[in-house]
Order: sequence, then structure tokens, then C-alpha cells
Amino acid sequence: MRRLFVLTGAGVSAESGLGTFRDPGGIWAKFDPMKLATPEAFAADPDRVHAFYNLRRRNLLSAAPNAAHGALASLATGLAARGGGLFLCTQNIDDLHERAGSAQVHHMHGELLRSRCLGCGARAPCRDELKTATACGACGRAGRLRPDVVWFGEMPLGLEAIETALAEADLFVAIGTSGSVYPAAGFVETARGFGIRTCEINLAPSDNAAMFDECRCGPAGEAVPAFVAEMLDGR
Ligand code: BJW
Repeated sequence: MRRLFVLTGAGVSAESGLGTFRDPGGIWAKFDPMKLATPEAFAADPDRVHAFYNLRRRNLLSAAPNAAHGALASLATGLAARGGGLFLCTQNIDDLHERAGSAQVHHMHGELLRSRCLGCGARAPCRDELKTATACGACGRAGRLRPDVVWFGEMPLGLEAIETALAEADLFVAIGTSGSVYPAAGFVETARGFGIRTCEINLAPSDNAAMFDECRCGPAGEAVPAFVAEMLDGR
């Protein structure tokens, strides 16, 4: 009865055409995160921040899940059928895991296709452009909507549920993440503290690779389906 905790990062969506952050030519090579992904940046220049996320929302809506997303959806079903389970935690704000068929996805850095009102706190689906003038559907105020994502300096979502799931798991797998953003980068140490086996799947070993019991290198679209096949074969 295996219970897996899988943490995904931008690398799992790279083959769907969504950029990673810290690879050469990645999002943070082109844009300054301090001007786009902090609450202070949004307060100083909401139009600039909206333009950045509007562009990424458009890109997401024209992207499709890849074989890695599909394999992780099968993993959840396959483990459940064997009496086990999968906690799928993603740092990604895209919805490609859901579109590939994953029913339960923990979005610790929020979701691009949702907005949040800084006035009344209402969260709502958001597939269109957000502008400073866009009014909140709940309270009617304009100028208070922001993307429902977690910026630097903000608290990631559902850390208690993550801690519980890590404590219950018997294998921790990090896929396509550089392991440079905390607290997610520290999950491998938490897992080790619980005595759980750890595995990294990445294009190349991350800076954190030495922390893992096992590292598998390759593009997620190939390495993840191979890993899932092994898990469901019981090897
Ligand atoms: C492939 C591939 C292919 C490529 N196949 N692989 C210590 C403890 C706690 C906090 C901190 C700390 N030290 C510093 C902090 C503060 C800060 C932080 O971590 N800063 C670092 C830069 C040092 N963290 C925060 O502010 C967080 N909040 C917080 O700490 O709250 C207080 C707190 C304290 C204590 C405990 C708990 C909480 C919030 C972080 C929010 C991050 N937000 C972003 C933007 C979200 C919205 C958006 O998308 O615009 O999240 S930043 C960006 O980085 C995004 C990502 O989710 C995140 C991680 O990036 P990821 O996914 O790892 O992408 P890359 O590009 O870095 O790596 C991609 C990998 O894929 C590479 O390894 C490639 O090789 C690989 N790859 N192609 C397989 N085809």
C-alpha cells in the first residue's frame, strides 16, 4: 500500500510550452521577480503586474498537458485501486494537472485562473484579462482584484495539510523543480526527518540533488511515465 507525496515544479509543464523560471531564458531571466511577484510590486504598479499575468494566462489557455501530467493522473488512480494514495502538491499556478485528469491537486502557490479581491477576500474563476478597472463580482469594487497566486514574502497555501501528507507518505518525489524556493525546497529535508525515501526527477540534477536518495534524469515527459509504470508494476 504505497502512499506517495509528489511535489511538481515548472519543469513538469516545460514540455507543454510554459516557461520555467530559473533555466537560461526562463521567466526570471527576462523579468525581474521583485517587480512582478511581490505584494509591494503590485501595490506600486498594478498595471505592470496585471500585464505580466494576463500574458501568462493567455499562454496557459493555449497550452495542453503533456505525458508527465497524464502519468501522474494515472498514478493517483492506480495507487487508489491498490489501497494506497497520492498527495499531488504543485508549485505551479497552471491547471495542467487538472486538465490531464488529476482530481485532487494542492496548489501551494495559488492558481493563475483565479482572482482574489483585496477588499472583500472573494476568490473567483478568472479566464479573462484582469485590469485595475475590473470590478469584483462579489463586492463590486474596482481596483482590488489580483491574481490568486502566492508571491515572495507571502505564505504558501495549506502548509498544515502538506506537513500531514508528508508524515503519512512512504515516498517523496520532487519533479521538475530547482529546489530554490522555500518552503517547498525544504520538503525533502522534512521527508527525510520522517524517515521517508526521497527521489528527484529532473532534466539535470538540481542544486538539492545530494539531499535525495535517488535521482532520475530526463525530460519529465519521458521520465515520469517510466517512473509511474514502475510504481504501478509494484517494482
Ligand atoms: C525540467 C524540464 C523538463 C526544466 N523535465 N525537468 C527559508 C524558509 C522559508 C522561506 C524562505 C527561506 N529563505 C528565503 C525564503 C523566502 C522566499 C524564498 O524562498 N526565496 C528564495 C528565492 C531564496 N520564499 C517565499 O517568500 C515564500 N513564502 C514564504 O516563505 O512565506 C513565509 C514562510 C516562512 C517559513 C515557512 C513557511 C513560510 C513564497 C514563495 C512564492 C514563490 N512564488 C513564485 C511565483 C508564483 C506565481 C507565478 O508563477 O508567477 O512561485 S516564484 C517561482 O518559483 C514560482 C515557482 O512555483 C517557484 C519555484 O520554481 P520551480 O518550479 O522550482 O521552477 P525553476 O525554474 O526554478 O526550476 C525548474 C526546474 O525544472 C529546473 O531544475 C530544470 O532543470 C527543470 N526542468 N525542463 C524535467 N522538460
